[in-house]
Amino acid sequence: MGTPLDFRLGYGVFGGKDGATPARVAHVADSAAQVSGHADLAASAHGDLTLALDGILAALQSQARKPDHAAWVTDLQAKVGAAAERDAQLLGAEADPVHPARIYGELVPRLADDAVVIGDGGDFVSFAGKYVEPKRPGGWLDPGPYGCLGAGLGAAIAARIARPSAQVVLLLGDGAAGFSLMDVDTLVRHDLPVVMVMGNNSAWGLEKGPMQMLYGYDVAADLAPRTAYHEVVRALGGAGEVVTDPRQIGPALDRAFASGVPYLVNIITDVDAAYPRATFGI
Ligand SMILES: Cc1ncc(C[n+]2csc(CCOP(=O)(O)OP(=O)(O)O)c2C)c(N)n1
Ligand SMILES: [Mg+2]
Repeated sequence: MGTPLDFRLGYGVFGGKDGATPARVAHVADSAAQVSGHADLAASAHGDLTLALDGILAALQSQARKPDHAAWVTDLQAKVGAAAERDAQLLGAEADPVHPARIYGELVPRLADDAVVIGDGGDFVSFAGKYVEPKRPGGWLDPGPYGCLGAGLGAAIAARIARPSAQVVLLLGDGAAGFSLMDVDTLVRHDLPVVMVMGNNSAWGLEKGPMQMLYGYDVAADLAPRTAYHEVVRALGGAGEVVTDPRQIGPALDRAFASGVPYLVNIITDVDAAYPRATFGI
């Protein structure tokens, strides 16, 4: 529902391993153009998603013979609970260098309901996709199915103007920052405070990791270690700091939110803490 059936969802094929029949897929999107054209759909609908969900619920409730999902729901809840326990360990990781998940362990409790969180990066943003649960529509922006790096600063400028009183947080990989960090100049000139949180693993991690997994080696995926991107933001008229100790992430985020200026928290992270992915979208 409301999500394109692209590489992040196996292009709309679910199950079907070892000769099993794949699941039947019904795709519900908020406009006709968003309904998948490539997936083999058992059904589809488009329009207001809240109306669609309300309609599905009403249709279920009006059925004389309701399917009994109780055992399945209990099983799913147990799995969610176990996953949350595993996540809790990573979200509180004391590892040095910092594990990227720890950044979200510190950031998520500091997010207000109306926060707009923007992702621009590779693995660092994949971790965010797992841990950041937007509370309101429009609370999460990323470059979408094509994943074009560099879109984050533009989105942050727009979000800050559209939601003047909301927290606006831009999550930046160090690789992504190479595409458009200069747009901090625009934030400064137009007095648009945005909190930028960088997972700085001195690499194009989402290139390096998959290359290693597929080929056993990587090329042209390393960036210079510990680059002082926060100094770039300072030079442009904003503020920022570098963080290497996991216990300093929270206080640094508090300073960033309190600063009232474009502020980059440049967190040096572990390049070996790659996002655990099973597919690469290729
Ligand atoms: C414009 C553009 N060029 C190249 C890519 C391919 N690409 C996807 S992720 C990535 C590396 C991102 O590195 P970084 O932002 O540091 O995130 P990390 O994976 O290290 O957390 C690259 C080059 C892209 N998505 N967009
Ligand atoms: Mg990186």
